[in-house]
Amino acid sequence: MNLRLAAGLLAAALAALPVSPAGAEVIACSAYRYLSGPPSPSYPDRTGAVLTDGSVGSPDFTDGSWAGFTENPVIEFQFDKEYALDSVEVVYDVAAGPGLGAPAQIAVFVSTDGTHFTRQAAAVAFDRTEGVHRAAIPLYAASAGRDRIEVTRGAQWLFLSEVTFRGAPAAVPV
Ligand SMILES: [Ca+2]
Repeated sequence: MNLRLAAGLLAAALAALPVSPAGAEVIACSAYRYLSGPPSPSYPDRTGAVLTDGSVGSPDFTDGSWAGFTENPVIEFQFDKEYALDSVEVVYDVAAGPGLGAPAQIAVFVSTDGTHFTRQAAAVAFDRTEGVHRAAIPLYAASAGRDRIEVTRGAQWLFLSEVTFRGAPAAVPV
């Protein structure tokens, strides 16, 4: 195998590493609310839609695109219909100077009736290096019309900028 071919194969392999499988689209989140652990009044969710407005913002946690937490937030997301969820991606900021840390754990719960929630996934491995990070948690095609995420902070401030669900509309029962 010559080098050019090897490089071409490597590029093809890298290009074939999608964030989500083919067909998984970004799910429109019609609303969300903090069931507990809302943002600090010092760094509030200024629009009530900071987490789903599509804006990740800069590493500057004061740029208005971040919500800052000193408690462990439980956030419930409402979708416009039922989906088979592929993944949820959470954007957080790590900055050692001002004391912003990575989550310690994110647990994900799904519901089809809006009342009963089932624990679907939990992630504990997060990039703790300086900067803005995207943590994608696989949800294995779980059906849901609502979703809750429970974020356990580390010892530091938790700053979140965006939560993105991907999936496909659930099959209509026949
Ligand atoms: Ca945002």
